[in-house]
Amino acid sequence: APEDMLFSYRGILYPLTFSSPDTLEALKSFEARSDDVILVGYPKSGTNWLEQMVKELADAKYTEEEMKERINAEKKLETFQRLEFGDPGIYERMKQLPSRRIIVTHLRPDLLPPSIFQSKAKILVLVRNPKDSAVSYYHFCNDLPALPSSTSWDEFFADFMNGKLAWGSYFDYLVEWNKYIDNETIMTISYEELKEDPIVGMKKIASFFGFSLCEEDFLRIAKKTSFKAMKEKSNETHGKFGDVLFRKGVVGNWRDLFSKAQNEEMFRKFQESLGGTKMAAKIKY
Ligand code: PPS
Repeated sequence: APEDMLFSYRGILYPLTFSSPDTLEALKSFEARSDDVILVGYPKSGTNWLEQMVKELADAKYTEEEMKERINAEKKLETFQRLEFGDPGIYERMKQLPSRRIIVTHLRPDLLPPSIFQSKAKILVLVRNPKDSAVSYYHFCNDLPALPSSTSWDEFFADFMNGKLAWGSYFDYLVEWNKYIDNETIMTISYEELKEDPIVGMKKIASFFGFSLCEEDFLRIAKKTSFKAMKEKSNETHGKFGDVLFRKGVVGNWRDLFSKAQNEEMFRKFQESLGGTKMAAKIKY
């Protein structure tokens, strides 16, 4: 049952397989560093893709010696794929990671530890058209045992609209991040613009974080992080599970599942929540 798989923390649901109320409580003690690279994205907005891109962009800056040191430190720590994952001790262990740490989260800003904002660490917020995010999330919930599946798309759509799913409402998430959109340490980038021109997108990201790379680096990284390349790599390591993480990788897949009424309902909700905001302008709706 869904209630066995999710827990509620400050009114928002999270998966028990990955996190716990104690972990989210311990997160308050997380000490951000000014050179941390923080990547934020609601589930299914392309977080893994962005993470891979940024890791490659950052790696191009490291010497081989530094790279080895980084990889070893991460191994010792065990996985911390998302800031909100793991046991409550994870934040103490994360202190052992050498700079720059690349930290990924699906959390809203009001759930993040204050030190992230106080430290002046740069935060890259990834957004995606909520319609495509919803369709992607629907398939993910049905394919991933750790998340409750829906009996139908219509049921999932209702939960997505009401925020009755892991990590809560995408609309509230966007409203919360919109409050920070003028912050000089924050940049927003969309899934759609990364799809349209990954090189231009990566150049924006590199200049935001202060990574200097040459033209060849960008071309090489664009190839390495293409949907096809990432899916193939993932299938090598995860077998069929690769297909769950790398499903379609396109813009506009919402058309497969949305009814006309659902399309109108979500548009209304989007307008009510975000109409006229800078965040709305960032989203290719
Ligand atoms: S997760 O599990 O919440 O962290 O998912 P997340 O990584 O945020 O989002 C998954 C969607 O991103 C697509 N994806 C990509 N698109 C384009 N290029 C690349 N390289 C890429 N990698 C992942 C992935 O296929 C999911 O979207 P859908 O629409 O389901 O295909």
